[in-house]
Amino acid sequence: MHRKRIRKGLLRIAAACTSIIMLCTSPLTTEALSPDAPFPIAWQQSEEAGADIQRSLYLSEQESWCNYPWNRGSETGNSIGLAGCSLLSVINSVYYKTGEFLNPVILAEFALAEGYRTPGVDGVAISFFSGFSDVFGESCDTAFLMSTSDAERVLEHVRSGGTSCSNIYGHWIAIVDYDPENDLYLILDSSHTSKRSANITWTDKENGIAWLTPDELLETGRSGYYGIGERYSALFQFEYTFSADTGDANGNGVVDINDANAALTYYAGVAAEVENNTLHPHPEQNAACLTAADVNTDNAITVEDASGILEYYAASAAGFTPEW
Ligand SMILES: [Ca+2]
Ligand SMILES: [Ca+2]
Repeated sequence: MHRKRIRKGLLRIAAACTSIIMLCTSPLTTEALSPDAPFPIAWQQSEEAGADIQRSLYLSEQESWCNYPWNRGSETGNSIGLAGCSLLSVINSVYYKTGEFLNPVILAEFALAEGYRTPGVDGVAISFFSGFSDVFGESCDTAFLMSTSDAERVLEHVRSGGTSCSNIYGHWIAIVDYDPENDLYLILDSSHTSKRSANITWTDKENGIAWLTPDELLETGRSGYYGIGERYSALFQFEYTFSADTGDANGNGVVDINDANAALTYYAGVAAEVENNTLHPHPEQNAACLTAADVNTDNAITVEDASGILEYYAASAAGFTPEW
């Protein structure tokens, strides 16, 4: 009886936390990412490149960003779709490494408000990348490391697990991974319909995915090609490492009240038949989180699991070593 009352109390706390967390959730990110989204993916910047198709398929609650006005000074008619490649290079880096989708409109507004979008400069002023990190970095486990025009340094950074937002001639791309077996680098290109795209071999052109050789990337930047040599790159590093042991419903490596909240929210989502109801925005990692959240292993995520996670957390916090 006593135990039942504690359980009830804990659930009430969890329900309260759910409301609080939902109120505090940053508008920078969207949670309704379809588990069917391909991975990797380079989110596209314009309608022509298929941004709205990707969005309607995989980001059902996200507003369209393509035509969002993004003018410099007295300019008119410019938009994220036409000029937002710098923003998308950050968004694609963060999504690849953490599964967090950053809202392009919020980043565009931030760049305008903070003066990173200035007449005479294509895209953003280079200080945007560190400015982004200062304001949003912590919430998405992302940190600006340095800027460089040394292309060898950029590739070394990618080999060590970081990403680069790199300026190529007239465009920004993200370089996010390295394949040591084939000595190739994964680029995410937010505008796969540009003319230059005829000059490389694609893995998944529609979704902006290509693995390039070091020679292709190291060449001095020139029109129509993907060389980053003697151009500007912003290097980012990531705190995020995914793990999802039992109870760790959100996959961040610790079992705490947020996991109980995640399990409850998921349970409520199932009951309400919410579309794209997921525990983790990263399609491959969502499955691991679903297993981790089902702490009583009955193949369903319910209030019982949330309650079990809370009990486990409460016992750990009290200095015990609980078992599942
Ligand atoms: Ca967790
Ligand atoms: Ca269960």
